[in-house]
Amino acid sequence: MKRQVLYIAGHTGLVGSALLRRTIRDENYAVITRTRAELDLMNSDSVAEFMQQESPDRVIIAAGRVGGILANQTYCGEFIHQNLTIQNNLIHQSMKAGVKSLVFLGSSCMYPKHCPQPMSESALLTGLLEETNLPYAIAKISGWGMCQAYNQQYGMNYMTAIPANLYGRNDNFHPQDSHVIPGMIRRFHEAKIQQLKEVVVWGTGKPKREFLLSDDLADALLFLLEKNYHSSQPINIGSGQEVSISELAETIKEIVGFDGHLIFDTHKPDGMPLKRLDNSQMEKLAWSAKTSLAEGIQKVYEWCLNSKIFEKIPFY
Ligand code: GFB
Repeated sequence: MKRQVLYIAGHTGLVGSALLRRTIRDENYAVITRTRAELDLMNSDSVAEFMQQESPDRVIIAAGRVGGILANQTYCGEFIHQNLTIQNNLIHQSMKAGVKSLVFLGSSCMYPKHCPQPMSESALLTGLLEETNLPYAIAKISGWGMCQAYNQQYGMNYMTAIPANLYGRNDNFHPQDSHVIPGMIRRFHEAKIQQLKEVVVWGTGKPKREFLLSDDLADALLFLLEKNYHSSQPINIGSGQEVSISELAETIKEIVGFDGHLIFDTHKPDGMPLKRLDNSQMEKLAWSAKTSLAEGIQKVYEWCLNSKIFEKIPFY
């Protein structure tokens, strides 16, 4: 394979940093990154100038505003505005600079709230969305629509990948704004240190989710790029493992070593009752995720301790 100039937008985040770890020493790629201070992705002129100057062969959009169920509700306006603006700038300016290959990251919240499970790509746009993350989901659906339209009108290869719920290193460990895995790792860890008797888990504990380690997602995305995968229809990328939130809490409790009780706060939202991706397209291509949930959480917890991440973000 010819050495590809790859721009990873959002290289310090959960997905971008996993992509960077995979590509930085790979001789097939010459990786370009820019920090937020160097390139403001909300500014279309800056993005245009950057794309014209660098003209990468490939772009992966791992930049955007993300957060867990409460952050999606609290900052719903910021979520839709920032995601729409960043993806519009990157997709449109990539097209103007002649970038033929781009990966846009969707989200499992693009699927209808009461979608038949597992959720197949053909179920997109067939029903109403879950209210807790509707603005974010609409931004993601728009990004896919834009990729599809640019493929059709301008002959691009802009694909949309829909990952299962992600977790990993460089995640957001904020107690309120994070997704469930970093939120719980943090809460169980603090409870262990403070020798608390109980830990609060949001919601009923009954919803089920499929979780994917960010390193496995990075592996899947590069696998698709190397295969020159080409489709305007999104492709699901999951782990195939589904757990209830209460089972997840038990797993994290054990890995962190907290020996108190779990309390379920049913005043907090549950969100979608079940989200499990139909991974048959990736299976047909002979790709599967390598990391089990327990193994992945163990790795992330070790990373948290080694990087002293909890000391950097004050709790409550
Ligand atoms: O990870 P999470 O916020 O993602 O929540 P969603 C998953 C489930 O875990 C929900 C429960 O039922 C929460 O009520 N939960 C229990 C917790 N304890 C906690 C906790 O400490 N923190 C969090 N955050 N949840 C997001 C969407 O929804 O999924 C985003 O809001 C995005 O837009 C993302 O699509 C993938 O799966 O509910």
